[in-house]
Amino acid sequence: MSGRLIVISNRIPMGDAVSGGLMVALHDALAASGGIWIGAHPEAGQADDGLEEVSTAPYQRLAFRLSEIEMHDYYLGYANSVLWPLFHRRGDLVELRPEYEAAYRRVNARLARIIRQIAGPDDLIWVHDYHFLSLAAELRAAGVQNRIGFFLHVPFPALGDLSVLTHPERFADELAQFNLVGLQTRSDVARCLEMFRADPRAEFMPDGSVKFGHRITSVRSFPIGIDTAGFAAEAEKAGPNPFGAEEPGRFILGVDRLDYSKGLPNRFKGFARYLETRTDNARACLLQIAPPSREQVPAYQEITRELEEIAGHVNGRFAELDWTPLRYIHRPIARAKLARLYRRAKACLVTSLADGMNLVAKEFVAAQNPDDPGILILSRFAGAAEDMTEALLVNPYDIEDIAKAISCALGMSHDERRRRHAACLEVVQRTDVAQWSATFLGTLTTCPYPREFSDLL
Ligand code: GDG
Repeated sequence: MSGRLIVISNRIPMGDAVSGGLMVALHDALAASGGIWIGAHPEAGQADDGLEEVSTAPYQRLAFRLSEIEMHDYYLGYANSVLWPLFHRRGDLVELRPEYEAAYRRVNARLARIIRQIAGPDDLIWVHDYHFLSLAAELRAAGVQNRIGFFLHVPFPALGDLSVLTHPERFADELAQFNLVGLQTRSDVARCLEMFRADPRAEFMPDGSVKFGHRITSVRSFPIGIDTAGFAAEAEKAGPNPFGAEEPGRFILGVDRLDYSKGLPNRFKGFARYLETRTDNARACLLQIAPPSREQVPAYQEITRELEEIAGHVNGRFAELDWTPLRYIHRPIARAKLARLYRRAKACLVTSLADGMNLVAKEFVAAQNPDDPGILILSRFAGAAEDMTEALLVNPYDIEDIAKAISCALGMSHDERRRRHAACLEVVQRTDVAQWSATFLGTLTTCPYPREFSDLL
């Protein structure tokens, strides 16, 4: 790569410590090429074309400010009350308001002006996620001709669902301004190509890329992963027992940002059904860690209330004086502690109703002791299920299915646990996060890019 790498994501690490798989992967990619990472400052401020330096070594981290109104209309509004529910098949939760879409366009246009000021002709631009769908279109309008890649962390919507948008026809047009559209799974790619196929403005090139006007865009899957070796090492480290004196015995673990896409109510109900139908009397507990997320959005307040209610019912019905079957923690847990919890768990429950990939599934597998591993119960609707076919796959809408999977995981033979874990671990190792960023950037650097219309003739 001759130029620098410029990464744009909604969140950027603010302090010196860079933690979390995605943050670390982008940090490493930037440190290697010497680049710039641009993201939104977590605190609202003066919304102008300025950037604030958050860190300089070994690459620049720059933050732009959103105004209070933009925080509300762009971030909580269009990004998280229109696009997030739409992309997670919850059209019923979409809140269409003209001021939301206007703020989204304004923020993307402002960011395009900012990037135009700093991008050199050979810099690669890598845009992350649904907060910046129209950024390439704005950059092109501002005259930026650089290679621009886009990675969508969430599921690609079905063609019919896009009609929920006020201007569905803009979606394909804006995506086509990126040279490379990276998606999590092969099914996401199929849905994206279906959208282009249905659009009379799009044509398919012999190599499968899409010609849209005078642009060509490649659509490929790049399943995201974690820092597998690093996470395994963290989980293996002997540390204090995370439970202290309150050891729960056999437990199943759930770890999710509290989000309606993660299927938490059905998970709790599936666990209750397991308790109701189990044939042995051995106790098992469900430990659910669900730190709050997007609390100002009404749909998140509603799911929080619903979960508290179900958790209360389950414990009211099944708890004993010396046993709490459902432990629900609505606060974040430190990462090192989380890694140790994964390793001690007999099973991990991932019941997303829709999920781009689901890194928790990968973290759990990486953290296991391969000689005595726990079992991953994984929703068919998480992107991770496309390759991790040896997990216990469940239909998260079917409570009976979740209950049976819990029973099966807890009673599984040692041999079968080892075989399933080895197969899942192979996937987690093969698709780790360093490989993900290297493959994406390699493809962005080499995908077809005619800069002039005449190149297409
Ligand atoms: C989006 C897509 C896609 C959770 N609770 C705590 C905690 N976590 C960490 C987990 C994991 C991360 O948060 C969650 O990642 P997921 O992938 O499961 O889900 P999203 O946040 O929805 O991420 C998703 C991902 O982007 C990447 O492309 O896989 O589909 O929706 O790393 O461990 N971490 C700590 N304490 C907690 O309490 N420290």
